[in-house]
Amino acid sequence: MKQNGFTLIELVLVIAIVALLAAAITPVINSARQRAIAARILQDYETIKTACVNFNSDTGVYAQQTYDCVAEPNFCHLLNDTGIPGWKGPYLAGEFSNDFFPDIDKVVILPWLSRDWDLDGDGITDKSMWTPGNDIGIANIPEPAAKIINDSLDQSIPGDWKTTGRVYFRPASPHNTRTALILFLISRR
Ligand SMILES: [Ca+2]
Ligand SMILES: [Ca+2]
Repeated sequence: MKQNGFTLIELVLVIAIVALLAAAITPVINSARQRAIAARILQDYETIKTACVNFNSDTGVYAQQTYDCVAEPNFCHLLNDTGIPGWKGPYLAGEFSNDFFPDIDKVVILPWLSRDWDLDGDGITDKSMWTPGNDIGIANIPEPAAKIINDSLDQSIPGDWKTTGRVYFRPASPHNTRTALILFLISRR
């Protein structure tokens, strides 16, 4: 008499096939997620960059987050009239956060360069630390997404993609709980 339902061997086969399909599809899903993260960050970057450039054009200084805006420091100068001559903002509709990792540091704007930059990848520093000019740092970007962003903004820059061009990538360190930090450069070249 034919047995109803699955036999043990059939069940094992089904589980094995499902596991194989899952293994095959997981990298595809991960890759799509990394591309989505990169696309969103690139979009936010362009918006923040435009705001910083417009602020600088109006005021002649570089925007920063914390100066004279203790209560609401994020994107302070881009959102609030703090008495800087020439200010015609707000330059952004609101604050930006790192939507993919909201529990970690938000997006940070610095009014100086936070490291030495080798913009053309020839091994020689082109802009030094503390040169005026906005850096935008976005914390906790996974390395694959950071690489996609790099390939978009630093297409033809030779050398190590993590240390040359306009996109830098810094993995987590014992002194930095962020898993990744990417820096964008806005300055006069
Ligand atoms: Ca250089
Ligand atoms: Ca790079």
